[in-house]
Amino acid sequence: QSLIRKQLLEAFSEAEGNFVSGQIISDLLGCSRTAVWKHIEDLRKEGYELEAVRRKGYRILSKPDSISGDAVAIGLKTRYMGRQIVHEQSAGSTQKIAHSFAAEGAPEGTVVFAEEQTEGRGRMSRSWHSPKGTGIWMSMILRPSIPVNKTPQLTLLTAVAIVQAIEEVTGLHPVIKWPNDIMMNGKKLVGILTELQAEADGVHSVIIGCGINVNQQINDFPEELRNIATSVMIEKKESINRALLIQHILFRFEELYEQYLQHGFSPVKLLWEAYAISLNRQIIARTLHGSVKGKAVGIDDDGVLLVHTYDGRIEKIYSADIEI
Ligand code: BT5
Repeated sequence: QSLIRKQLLEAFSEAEGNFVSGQIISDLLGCSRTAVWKHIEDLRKEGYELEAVRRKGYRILSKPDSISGDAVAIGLKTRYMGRQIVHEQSAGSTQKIAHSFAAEGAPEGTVVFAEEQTEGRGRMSRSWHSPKGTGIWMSMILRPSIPVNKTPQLTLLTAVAIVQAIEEVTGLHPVIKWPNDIMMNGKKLVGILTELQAEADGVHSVIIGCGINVNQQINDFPEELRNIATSVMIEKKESINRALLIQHILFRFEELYEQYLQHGFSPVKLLWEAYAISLNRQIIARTLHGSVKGKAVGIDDDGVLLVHTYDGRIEKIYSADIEI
């Protein structure tokens, strides 16, 4: 039954929005025209919007806004990113789940999603608000052979991939604020959290958590976030299919990650700089050891932020919150 469903969805995906005739479907699935109709009705019940036209057949007008494994898998153009999907209705944190899967040997590219997180986390044990069914709360498992000090580069790489995907799907132009924020009109749209499992022999796995505000309305945010957070829906004024956005993110990520593994950080660095807002501006970097004021002049080859201070030195900032 589920195989038939999968074949049917794949046929629609290959048709790319065009009609697939009832005859082709019944040949493909080896079932009667009446059975085809029944499968179509089942898809409708799951939230697919389908059009049926005599002598032309059926076509998909829209997919349900669900990030169930199928909705992400059908039409996904990657080789390994998202080929293994773990989908939870409710999770404490997808980071935690991804860590345990990684420790058990999950392959590179495994992605964990949750419709809701009850203990979503940011950096330095801050929390990440992750209400049900509205955002993309996902963690990706990677296994790059790179030294521990290069892993912050992957945060920057992820930010570029997400910006590119949002641009493709929505036409919006978000910007990156070093190191891990994607912003729109001065408000935070996306947060990224990179965590490691490493031993003396090097990196075992990198878990990249992405929190993407997609279909929240302003009232879905708690009071304290309303002035500092935004969503794709608020900016674009229409809702976005999350599964489609995920597919674009995974595709762009895989493309950049392959470039990165083959050619190093410089191609990513160029793109990152093109999307960054914090460069060539006066900033205050608040680190655990105090604040650094000055002009952000760039990032170095490790992805470290370089700040030209008022007394003429260049300070390297490894981790901080940036105020512009
Ligand atoms: C981050 O931390 O921006 C990283 C967020 C990573 C979240 C993802 S969701 C999937 C995966 N599973 C997890 O448990 N986490 C990852 P940081 O730079 O520390 O920013 C945290 C701060 O952002 C908070 O202190 C709030 O001020 C603000 N914030 C919290 N929720 C937000 C939201 N939904 N949208 C915008 N800002 C938010």
